[in-house]
Formats: sequence, C-alpha cells, structure tokens
Amino acid sequence: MTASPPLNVAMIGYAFMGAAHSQAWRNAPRFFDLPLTPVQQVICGRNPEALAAAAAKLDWRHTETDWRAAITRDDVDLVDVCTPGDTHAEIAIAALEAGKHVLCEKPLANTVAEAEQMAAAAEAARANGVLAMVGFTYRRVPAVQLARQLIAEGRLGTIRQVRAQYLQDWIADASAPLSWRLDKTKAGSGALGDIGAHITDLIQFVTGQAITGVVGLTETFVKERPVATEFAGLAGTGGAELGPVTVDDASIWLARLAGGAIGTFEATRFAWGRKNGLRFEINGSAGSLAFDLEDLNVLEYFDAGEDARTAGYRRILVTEPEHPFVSAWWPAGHGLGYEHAFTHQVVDLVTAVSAGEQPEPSFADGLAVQRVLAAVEQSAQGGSTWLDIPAAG
Ligand code: SOE
Repeated sequence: MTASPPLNVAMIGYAFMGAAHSQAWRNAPRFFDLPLTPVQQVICGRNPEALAAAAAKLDWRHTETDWRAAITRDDVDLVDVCTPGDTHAEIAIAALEAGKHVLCEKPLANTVAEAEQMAAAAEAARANGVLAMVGFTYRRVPAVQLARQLIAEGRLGTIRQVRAQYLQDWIADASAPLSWRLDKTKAGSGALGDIGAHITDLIQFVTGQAITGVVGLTETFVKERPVATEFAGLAGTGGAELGPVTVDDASIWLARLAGGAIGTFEATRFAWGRKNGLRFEINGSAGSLAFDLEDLNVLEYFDAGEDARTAGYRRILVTEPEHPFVSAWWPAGHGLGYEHAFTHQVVDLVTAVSAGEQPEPSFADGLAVQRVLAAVEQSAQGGSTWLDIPAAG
C-alpha cells in the first residue's frame, strides 16, 4: 500500500509535551489510515546540544534553533507549538501568517487579549485554507468521547449539576523547586491555567454547554521555593537560593452553565496522593456519569430509569471496538493510556486538514476557556464576587 501524501511538521519545543506530541506524530499513521502522512520534519529549540539529542531520541529529521526560521521553511506544512504559554501567541500567529496550519498546546495563551488575537488570526487564516487547533488532548480519551455521546443522545436528560476536579500533588512538598509553571510571566497562572483549563474545556465539551458565570477563590500556599538547578518532566532539584511563586497553587470556583446547570470546579497541585486525578461527575434528570483520568478506560453510568432493586452505577470498560478510536488499537480489555489521546488528536487534526475543515477544539474554543479562567482569577482578586463570562464571538 502506498503512503498518503506527506504533511510536514515543525515542532517548537521538545520537553514533556514535545515528547508526547512526537510519539503521537509517529504512531498516528501506524495505527490509523490517514489521508496525509505526518513527517517529523523539523524540531526547534534554543540549546543546540540538547536539541540535537532530542532530535535523535524523538526521531526528527532536521533541527532549527530559531523558531522564525522553522516556521517559514518551505518544507513545513504545520507548526506544532509545544512551548510555555508566554510564547504561544507570537509563534502561532506568525505561523498562521506564514500559511502554516497550527496545533498549539493548552492553555491557548496567558491572557484573554493574546487569545483574542490568536482567535482572530485563526479566523483570518481559515479564509485562506489554513487551519488552527488548540491541544485540549483529554477530549480524545475514548471514555470522555463516550460521555459526550451519551449526553448528546439524551441519556442523562436535562443536565442539572456538574462536579469537576483536577487534582495533582507534584508541588505539595514545599521544597519542590520553582519551574516555569510557577512563574506568572511564563505560565500566565498556576493550577488554574495549567489544569483548570482542562476541566473547563472538558465540561463545556462533554455537556455541550458554555460556562456563563463564575465566582472564584485562589490560593498560593507556598510563597517561595528553591530556584531549580535541574529539571526533568515536572520534577527537579532546587538549590539554596529561593525565588517567589507568582501563581496560584490551588483554585476553586462555582459556575453557571448556559443550559441551566450549576457546577463546582477545583484545580490543585496540593492534593497529596492524587497524581493526575482529573475527575468529573455529571448529574442529569435521568441519570449520572462519572469519569476519572487515573482509571481512564472506565466510564461510570447510572440510569435512573432502572429497577430500583438492581439499579447502581455501571462500570463501562471503554475498550470495545464500538467505542471511539478503540478499533484501531488492541482487542477489547487491553486498555489505552495517557499518550493515546495525543495520537487521537493528531488523527483528527490530520483528517480535518486534509478535508479543509475546521479541527476542534478551535482557537475560538481556546479563547472561551481563557475567558473563564480570567473571570475566575478576577473574581478571586475582587473578593470572590460573581462575574459573567462574555458570550463567544
Ligand atoms: C502538569 O500539571 C501537566 O503536565 C499539565 O501541564 C498537562 O496539561 C496535564 O495534562 C497533566 O499535567
């Protein structure tokens, strides 16, 4: 069988997300029949030695130390932005203006103003057939897709309450070092933007309802931390010197949704024992759904219409070929992991690019999340008062 035409990718950044994305670009055509075959053409970063090592390990053909050179290359069709949030807007907008499709890591930007510029640039580029997507990867966990399907089919009836949490503990130890994720100038915000962004997007995606108002509360428990001397993934080693933490450690908020539902949200890096606990529970007039990323092959479903004597939460193992994305992988029961959602993201992006259709989530969806995050922060700073979220557009 001949491979489909190439889609040449330039990836900017090569740390945690760069590794996850590289694996996805590589695996997508191995498991799915794609209309275009991704080619890991160029990897870009500032440190030449580290970059060369990353290119060899992650299997990229060429290297560039200047992102402007990478995004303007003739042998690049799509730019994958895997850098910290403070550079998203500049790189993504320049890439779109250079006529390259863009995949940009979440959160879309560090501020609403940047996200608005990015959404406008994406809209302008779309008129020329150039497409942009933001990487809210967890939308493509099969159990999350199933949750959305069941809600869209009306299996939960009217959605009344949502409960969403993203619980981590990687800085619960006060001696965990400062990283860019704890620096407002680089990350925009802390737990709120890093992981609160995911639950905001997921609840809007799964319920199909926009968040229309919030009241927020944020806290920074540990105000100073050792400056990092070495970093790998989320962990690292700190020295004797201390530096300020300029973002939230934990954020919680109440929300109203467009369809009349109310919600509670919690994003924290201080939940000892919870490593990557993204959970949601949704209660409707006809039943409930519950999901936990630490057990990501399972979706729990309660059908209120069942005989009360035998009714109970049903544990659906989402590994059947009938479930979204699963038939391309392993036989039933063999399970998928964290990295598979990144592969599914590539599959949907490549398919949309080939068809000339808008991939989802769009930059407009990323902007909608940014508006919620900004309102939570603003509400928290203003004494936790209710704030309305401006409608999309
Ligand atoms: C760290 O909190 C992190 O890697 C986030 O940056 C990701 O978006 C999330 O998926 C897992 O946790």
